[in-house]
Amino acid sequence: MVKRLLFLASMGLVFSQATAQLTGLSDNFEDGVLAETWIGNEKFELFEVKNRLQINLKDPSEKEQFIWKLAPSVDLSAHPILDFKLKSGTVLTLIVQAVDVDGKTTDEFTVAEIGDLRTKEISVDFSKHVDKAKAINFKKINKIVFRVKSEDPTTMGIMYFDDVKIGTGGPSNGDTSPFPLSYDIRLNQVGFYPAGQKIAIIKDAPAGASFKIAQVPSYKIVYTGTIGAAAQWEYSEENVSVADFTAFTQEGEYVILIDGKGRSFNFKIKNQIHHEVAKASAKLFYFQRTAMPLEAKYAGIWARPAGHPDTKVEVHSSAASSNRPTGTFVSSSKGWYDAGDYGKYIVNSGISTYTLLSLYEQFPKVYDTVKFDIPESGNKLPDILDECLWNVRWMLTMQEPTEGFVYHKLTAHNFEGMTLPHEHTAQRLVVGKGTAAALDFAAVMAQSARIFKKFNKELPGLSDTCIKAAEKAWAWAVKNPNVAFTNPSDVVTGEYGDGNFTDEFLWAANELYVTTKKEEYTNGYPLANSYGVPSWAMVNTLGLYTLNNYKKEVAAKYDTAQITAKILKMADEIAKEANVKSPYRVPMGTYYDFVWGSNSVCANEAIVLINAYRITGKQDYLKAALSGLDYLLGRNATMYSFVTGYGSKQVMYPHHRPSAGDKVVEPVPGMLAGGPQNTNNPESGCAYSSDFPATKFKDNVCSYSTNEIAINWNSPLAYVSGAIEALMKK
Ligand code: 9MR
Ligand code: 9MR
Repeated sequence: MVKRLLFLASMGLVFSQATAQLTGLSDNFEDGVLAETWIGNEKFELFEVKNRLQINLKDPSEKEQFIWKLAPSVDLSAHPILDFKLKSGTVLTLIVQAVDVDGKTTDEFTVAEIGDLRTKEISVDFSKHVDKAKAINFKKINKIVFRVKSEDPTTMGIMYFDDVKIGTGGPSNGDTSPFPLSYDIRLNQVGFYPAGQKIAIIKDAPAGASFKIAQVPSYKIVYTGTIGAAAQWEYSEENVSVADFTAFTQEGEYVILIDGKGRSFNFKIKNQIHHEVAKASAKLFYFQRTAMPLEAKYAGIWARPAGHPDTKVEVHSSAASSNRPTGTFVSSSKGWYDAGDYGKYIVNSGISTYTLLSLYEQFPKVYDTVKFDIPESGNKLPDILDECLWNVRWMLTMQEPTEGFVYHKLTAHNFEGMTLPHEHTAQRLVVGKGTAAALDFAAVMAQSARIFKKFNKELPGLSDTCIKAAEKAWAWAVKNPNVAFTNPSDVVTGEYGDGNFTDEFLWAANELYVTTKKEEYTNGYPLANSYGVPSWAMVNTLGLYTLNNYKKEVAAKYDTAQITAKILKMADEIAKEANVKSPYRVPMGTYYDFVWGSNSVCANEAIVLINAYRITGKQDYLKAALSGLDYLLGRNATMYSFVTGYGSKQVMYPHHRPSAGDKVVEPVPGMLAGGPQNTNNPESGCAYSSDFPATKFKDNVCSYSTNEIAINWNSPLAYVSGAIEALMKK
C-alpha cells in the first residue's frame, strides 16, 4: 500500500480530494525508475533510459501488447485525451487503445511511423474512436494498450516514448536519477535482513571494480565494496561476480550503483523483510479454493464467484467399485485447484498439504497467531490449519468408503479454457485408483490426525476420522502394492504418474508410526539408503523430516543419529553449492534441478537446509536457505522475481486460469511461477528467447512448462519464507 501511494505520488497524481477519482496521470520518465505500471514482456522490453521510455521491439506479432496501467482507474469522461512524444528508428504502425475496468476497449487508433528518428507529438482523442455498441466506460479507464504492425517479416528495433499524459495529466516530479537501470545487477528485489547475508550477482563486471550502496531517493553513498572474481555459471553461460555487502546492516531503502553499468532495482534492508511474501504465498491457497465464492473482503480485486462445487461428480470406469459403479455420482466438494488448471489431484495434494501442515507442525508458536485474512480468521483455529482443512476435507471424500482405495484425481475429461472457474460446466469425474494416491493420502491423513487431535474441541471426531481413513488406505496399498496410474484414453488432464512406490510406502509408514506407534509401520520400513530432494514423485524425505521432528518418540525404533546424518548429508551438499561452489551462490546446482517446476526444486532444497539448521543451529545452513529465497525473488539469470506481486520485475502473465480470465491487470498475488527448465517446451508457438537451462523461461500465459503455478510449488515457498521469517526474527 505504502509502495503504491509513494509510487503514485512520484508519478504526479492529481487528487482533488483524498478520495476523489483520478482524472489524469502523467509520466516524464525522469525519476530514474521505470514505474511498475509500465508492463512490457519479451516482445516489448521496456526500460527507462536517459529520461525517456525505451521500447525494444523483439518481433512482436500484431496481437502482442505492452501496457500502461492506470492504477486503480482514471476518469477520462471530461478529457479523454492521451498525449505523448514518439520517436522511432523502425518503420511501423503503432496501435493505441484505452481499456475500461470491464475490459471494453476503444477502437484502434493508429499512428504510422516513418522510422526517421524524428520526434512526433501524438494526441489521441479516444472519444473519436468509440464504437457506440461497445459502450466503453470513460469514467473507469484502467489501462492503455499499445501494439505494433509492420510490413517487415520481423520487427526489431527501438521506439521511444516521452512526456506521456492521460486526461488532465498531473505535475511531473522533478526527482531525477542520473543512473540508468542495469539488468546486469541481480538481487533479491524484495530485500535483506539487517543480520542476514546480502549479495548481488553482477554480470560482466569490470575486474576489480567497486560497487556502491546508495540511499533512495537521495542517492547518497553509504557503503562501498569490491566486486569479487568472475566465474561462469554453466546453467546460463554468463560470467558473473559476487558483490557482498553483508557488512552493511543499516535499515533503509537502497540501490547498488556500478560505474559503467548503472543502478540495480531498489531493495530494502529491514527486519521481517519476507513477512509479506510468507503471508501471501500461504494465502495463495485461499485463492485456489474451489466451491466457495472469494469475497472482496478477503480477495480484494481478485474476488470471484464460486467455481466447481463438485457435488455431483461422475465415477469414471477406471475408478469403479461394486459399491460405486461406472456412471454413478458422488460428492467430492472443497479442496484447492491444483495449479493453473482446475483439476484436483491426490498425489500432488499429498506433498502440498504435508508441506503446509509441517510448517505448522514445526513452527506452531509462530503459526498459532499468523492471520491470512481468510473467512475463518475469526475462529479458534490457526489460519494455516483452517486453510489446510479446506483440502483435507476434500481429500477425505476421495476415499472409496467400502474398499478403501483412493481416487487418483478429480477433473473433467479435458483441460478447461482460460476463463474464470464459475464459467465452466464440463462434467467432472473421479478418475483412477493407484498405490501412490492411497499412500500419499494415508501419509497426509496420519499427519492430520495428530495435528488436529490438539483441536478436538473445535473439530470433534476429525482426528479419529483421519487416522481411520489413513489406516484403511494403507491396508489397501499393502494389498495392492504396485498399481501405477496412467491416464485412460478419454481423459487428458494432468497425469501425475509414478511407477516406483518404495518412497511412498516409507513416507506413509513413517507418518503412521509417529501417529499410532504401531509396530507394523516400522517392521520392514527401515530408513532408506538414500534420500532425495522432495518432489510430488519422490517423497521419502518427507517421512525423514517427520521422524526428525519426533526424534524422542521414535528413538525406540530408529537410530536417531542416522536420521540426523541422512538429513545433514543432503544439506551439506546443497549448502556447499550455495555457499561455495555456485557462481550465483544459489542451491540450484545440477542440470536436473532445472526440471518442470524448477523453482520448487530450489524451494525444497531450502527446506532440506532449514531442517539441517533446526538440528545443528549452524548459520551456514540458514545462509544457504536464504540464498534459495534470494534466487526465487530475483537473484537468478532470468532477472524475474518469480513470486507474483513482489519485486520490481515481476511475473505478470502466469499460466493461471483465474488470472488469465479475470479483468484484473495484476495476476493473483503470492504465486510462484514454475521457473526455467532444461528441456524444450512442449507448447507450440511459445518459444523461449534463450537456450540455457537457467534462462529457458517465458513470462507468457502460453508457457505452461515454465510459467504455470502449482500448489506443490507454492507450499515450499510458503514454508521457506515462513520458516526463514521465524528463524531470523529478532
Ligand atoms: O493448461 C494445461 C496446464 O495446466 C498443464 O500443466 C499442461 C500440461 O499438462 O497442459 C495445459 O494444457 C494444454 C494442453 O496440454 C495442450 N493444449 C493447450 C493447453 C493449454 O492451453
Ligand atoms: O509438476 C508436473 C511436472 O512434474 C510434470 O513434468 C508435468 C507434465 O506432466 O506436469 C506437472 O504437473 C501439472 C499437472 O500435470 C496438471 N496441473 C498442472 C501441473 C503443473 O504444471
